[in-house]
Parts: sequence; C-alpha cells; structure tokens
Amino acid sequence: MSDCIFCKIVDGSIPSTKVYEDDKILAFKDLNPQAPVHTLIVPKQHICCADAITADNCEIVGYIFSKIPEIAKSLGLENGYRIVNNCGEDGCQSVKHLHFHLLGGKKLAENMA
Ligand code: IU
Repeated sequence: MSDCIFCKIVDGSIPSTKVYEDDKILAFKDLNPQAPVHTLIVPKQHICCADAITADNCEIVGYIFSKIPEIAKSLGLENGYRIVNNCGEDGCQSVKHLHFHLLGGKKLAENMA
C-alpha cells in the first residue's frame, strides 16, 4: 500500500534497523523502544490489522510465530519475552499494518492493560 509507513520500511524507501528479513517477513527495531529489546515483526504483504486475518491470509501469522524463537534467540532473549499485537482503536494500534511487538531484555510489567 503506497501510503503505509511499514510497507515503505519493507520496500526500503524508509530506512530501518533490520533484525531479521526473509522473503515473507521483516523484523526491525522499534523507533521508540518500550523495553531494552523492542523489535517489530511485520509481514511483507499488507494486512491492516489482526481483525483482517482470514482463512485466506492466516498462513503468514503462523509463519511469523514459527520465526519468533529464532529472532528472539538472535536478540539474546534467553529468559523469555512478550509478544504484543495492538488492534484497532481500543487496542491503540497506531500503524495500520499488522505487526507484532517483541519485547524483552528485562522482567516486564505484569499489568497488560
Ligand atoms: P502500534 O501497536 O501500532 O501502536 O505500534 C506501532 C509501533 O511502531 C510503535 O511502537 C512505534 O514506536 C513504532 N514505529 C516505528 O518503529 N517506526 C515508525 O516509523 C513508526 C512507528 I510511524
């Protein structure tokens, strides 16, 4: 999508600090980290949000999760981590391209809401 910032990060027209990349997904450092390690993992295909996941496009979500252990290990997250997805207005999603926050590097707060 031409006006999507994460699509532009995926196509390289906006720079990012890449953590992992293959033909289907990109992981890059969050510009405003909320933890010592804060990486965003995005599908290269544009899906606006978790609410737009369907039987036809859900394969990429499983693929992302299959890569998370490898990405986490490469970031030194040997002691655990948190995966977060914000969806829509009430979920405070600010970028409308599906992404998973990978957070860690310290004991994270227990309160999720
Ligand atoms: P959210 O779940 O949509 O609220 O998360 C969007 C994240 O994208 C947020 O943590 C921002 O700091 C981050 N981000 C970024 O890393 N680079 C950008 O160019 C933009 C947002 I815009």
